Amino acid sequence: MLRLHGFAVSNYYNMVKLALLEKGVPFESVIVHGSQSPEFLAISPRGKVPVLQTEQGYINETSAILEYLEELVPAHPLLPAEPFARAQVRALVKEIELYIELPARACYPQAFFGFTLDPAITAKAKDELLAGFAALKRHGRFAPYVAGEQFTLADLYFLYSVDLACIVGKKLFDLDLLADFPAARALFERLAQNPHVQQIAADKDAEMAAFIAQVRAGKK
Ligand SMILES: N[C@@H](CCC(=O)N[C@@H](CS)C(=O)NCC(=O)O)C(=O)O
Repeated sequence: MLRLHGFAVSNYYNMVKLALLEKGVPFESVIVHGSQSPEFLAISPRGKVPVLQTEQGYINETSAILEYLEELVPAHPLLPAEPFARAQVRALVKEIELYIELPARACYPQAFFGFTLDPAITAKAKDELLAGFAALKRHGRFAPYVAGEQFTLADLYFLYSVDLACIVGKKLFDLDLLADFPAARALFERLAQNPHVQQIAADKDAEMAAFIAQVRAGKK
């Protein structure tokens, strides 16, 4: 059976978890945080979660795991069948990750863990986030899903990256990044009705306080 290594507060872990649940693939969870220990680096070269354990070995990097699952289990596809439409989904995934997830992530220490960042870092992140949201507004179809009628990999990245970026926008810059983006707000509401999304949110909420306390105490 596949084993998913990671923890319930990790947004990348939750992308893979939702893909597995949506596809109906049985899996076991192995609770682990990212680390630079030799044991963990042996299965995840950069020390990050998630990692998927298969009979053949380990797969790291969320996008590689998601593409692997798509090929392994074609049922309940998370990519469209048609090549042009698939390319659009992949472009949206990359845009959300590079231009929203990563600048937001640079601000997590201040937004979630009580650290103070160099203002040059937060100023750069703010500019990048504004450009990233503008790009998503231009490219996303939200009809009703990010890439169109089908729930795809782009929705996984949207759900678990854009929400955190919005918290960063509010906490650090007093910005509502979805203020003039009603289609995105509507999609969040739709996705929140999904029972798998609700299960993942409950698992995350259960672990959140302990995780934040752990990071703040510098124990992670
Ligand atoms: N590029 C990686 C990023 C994964 C990532 O950033 N994971 C975080 C948790 S959400 C992590 O493991 N951080 C631990 C660390 O950096 O030490 C992917 O796509 O899987």
